[in-house]
Amino acid sequence: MGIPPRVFAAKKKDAPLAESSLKERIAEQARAEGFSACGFCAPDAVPETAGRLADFIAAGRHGQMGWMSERMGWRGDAAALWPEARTVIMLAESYTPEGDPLAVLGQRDRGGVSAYAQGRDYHDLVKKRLKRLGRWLIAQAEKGSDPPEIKVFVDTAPVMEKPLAAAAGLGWQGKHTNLVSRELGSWFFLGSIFTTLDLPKDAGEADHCGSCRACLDICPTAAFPAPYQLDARRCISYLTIEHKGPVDAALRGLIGNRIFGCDDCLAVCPWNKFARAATEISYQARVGAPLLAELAGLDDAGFRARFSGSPVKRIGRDRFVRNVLYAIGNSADPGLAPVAAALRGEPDPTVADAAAWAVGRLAGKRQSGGAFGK
Ligand code: B12
Ligand code: SF4
Ligand code: SF4
Repeated sequence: MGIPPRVFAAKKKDAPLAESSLKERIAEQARAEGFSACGFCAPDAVPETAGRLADFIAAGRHGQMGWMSERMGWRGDAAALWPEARTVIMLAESYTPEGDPLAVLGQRDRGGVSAYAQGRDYHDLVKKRLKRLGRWLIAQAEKGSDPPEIKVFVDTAPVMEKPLAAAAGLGWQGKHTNLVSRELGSWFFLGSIFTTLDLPKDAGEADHCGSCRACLDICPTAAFPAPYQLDARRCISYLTIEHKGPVDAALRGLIGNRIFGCDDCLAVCPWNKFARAATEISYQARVGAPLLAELAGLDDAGFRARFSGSPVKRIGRDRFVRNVLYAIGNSADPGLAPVAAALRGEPDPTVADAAAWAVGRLAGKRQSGGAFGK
């Protein structure tokens, strides 16, 4: 099945002809590059973001992600980031998993790696596509005229991609705060091309969450203080990927066997029934659901080799093994106690602490009787 036409439809009818047709050609080229949706907005389309970001930071909800509080003037205001930019082209890249990403949660001897990290690192893939599309756009400039300037961003720049994507009509920020699309569901990455070209803008997408609160209710750590707001300090994605050092003991038990990221709030969204499995082969599951015992035995070289080209590699062996040990502690499987015990003497104090915690938790389960296998 092809991409639904609405995803790529140019929505504004009253735009000047030349600009309109360039816009349509950009959307067509984006599709040819493999993007699933494309929309256009002004850099200053969402004036509320600066205040909302400031509230998030003031409440400390970014935890150890100190880079979020740096360059806030740019992050909260895309127009300040590059004042010459006239249009932001927002792009969505689908990574819809084939199976049920939550099935692994019932396999306690295995580790859950979230769907977005099952294949190759999206940062590299999306950026390459954005750059190719950007080069194509520059080449479209009429002979003799100044070529447009562009800058491409995916994830790591001080840009708030979700509100911009909502303003560009790609979807709306659901109550779990991620972008949801009527055509793509929740499983897609975002990237942007800022350009000095003044292209016609799209209408923003309306909120279609209605009275649903499935994502809020499923969250294992109660990380949503309110709909549309996340406290990253409680989010398993943050705890397993971004947080350095020991995780608060009260939260470790709630992480279950999730060892890299978390998909729960995305997976329950009813809009996913419209999402088609990703066609990009690079996002297909390579990591799967590996055995915890095997992962706990990885040394630095083994970890690097196993997760080469994957987003998992970014957190390094020690943080990864910390996560594996929390999952072992939560496994209620006495057979894994010696695996954890063997890591109690690790040089990294966080890994050693996680190993001791896992051993203690498994022993506690044994003493309190009969929790194994549940
Ligand atoms: C920091 C970050 C994280 C942090 C914090 C997440 C967060 N929600 O802030 C952590 C590590 C927890 C995280 C986790 C995940 N992330 Co992340 N993350 C980012 C990053 C780098 C910045 C996000 C940001 O600016 N947060 C700051 C807060 C203040 O902004 P916000 O989330 O938009 O919050 C808004 C609401 O609070 C809102 N608000 C407040 N009140 C109200 C009221 C109403 C009515 C409304 C509408 C809004 C609203 O205002 C804020 C501003 O818009 C972006 C990439 C980027 N550069 O944008 C990726 C990004 C958001 N992450 C992404 C992904 C895939 C994930 C995970 C699914 C990965 C995983 N499976 O583990 C999880 C999802 C967890 C979740 N429920 O959010 C994708 C999301 C794609 C999409 N479809 O939306 C992005 C866009 C990366 C990318 N380039 O594709 N992430
Ligand atoms: S990713 Fe997991 S822990 Fe984070 S908000 Fe969603 S359900 Fe909660
Ligand atoms: S699960 Fe429900 S509330 Fe959450 S984003 Fe999807 S539609 Fe909105």
